[in-house]
Amino acid sequence: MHTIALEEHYATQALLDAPTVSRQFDIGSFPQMKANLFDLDAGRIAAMDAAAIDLQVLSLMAPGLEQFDAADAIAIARDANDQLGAAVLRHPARFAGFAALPSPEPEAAADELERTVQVYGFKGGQISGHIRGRYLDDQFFWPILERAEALQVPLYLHPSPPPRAVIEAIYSGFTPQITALLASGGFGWHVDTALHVLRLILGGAFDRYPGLQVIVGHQGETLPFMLPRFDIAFPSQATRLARPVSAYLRENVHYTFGGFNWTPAFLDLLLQVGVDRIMFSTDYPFASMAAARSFLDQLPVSPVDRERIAHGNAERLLRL
Ligand code: GRE
Ligand code: ZN
Repeated sequence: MHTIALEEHYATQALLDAPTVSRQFDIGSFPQMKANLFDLDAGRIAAMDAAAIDLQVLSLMAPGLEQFDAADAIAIARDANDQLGAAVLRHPARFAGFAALPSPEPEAAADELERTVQVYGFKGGQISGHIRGRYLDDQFFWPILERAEALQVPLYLHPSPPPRAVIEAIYSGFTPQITALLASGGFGWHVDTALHVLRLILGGAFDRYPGLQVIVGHQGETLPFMLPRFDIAFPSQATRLARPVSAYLRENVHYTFGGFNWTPAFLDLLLQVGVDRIMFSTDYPFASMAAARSFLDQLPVSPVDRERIAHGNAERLLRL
């Protein structure tokens, strides 16, 4: 079975060297993970072969460029995209790309998205969380949404730690390690990504750009569980939106595993949004490719639906 994985990460030295507000952890203490993030050649391909993964659509690890000043973000994005683009050209059957976007400068981010789609055949762009405390519903960023819609490529909304003030207000009071985990992979960055999607919907971004598609990982970042609630909680006379909130979640959002290899979460996602919006991903190297592949193989779905999840939906969305 052909497999296309959509939340697969790499890193560049310039990204790690740049001063940023908060790194999730010091990657230097995890030499093997660091080596895996930097490998865009034989080692990564061998790991993919071992787990029976055919194609990785690669994106920068988080936090990305969202906390940098515009000049740094533009330079680091270009360098990262050129490195990834060169890897895609070396291994076109094994790698594809989501562009790193210098979102602090939205026109430059839109131009970088277009450049990488045209030069390297990138399949979309990635934004990792808030941009110095603002989310994509802020119309300041809408040039990025407009260009993604025009290019017919999706934006992957990846988590990153919530704004510093939010961490201090509601995630602190524990050891630094527990606070950091609570604010990130233990809880915070998932609900923060769910919030990002809700803000886009409630801010009218999909009414303005109805062709825009976003992708979220982690079996929907809690959104499927909450989905019926949204139509009760946000009546259309209050939202003034063209559609109920659930409709945007079923028509403008796609979903991947992202290491959440859990059947109950998958079934909820399947029942709420349908099989056509669910796509395979592993979150390598932060999670195991082999575990994701065996989860895919044992999903309680028909062979046809398994093929949709493994590659068919991605081929349609990314026009592969
Ligand atoms: C992830 O994508 O899951 C991730 C990062 C950076 C640090 C930890 C982590 O992108 O789990
Ligand atoms: Zn990830």
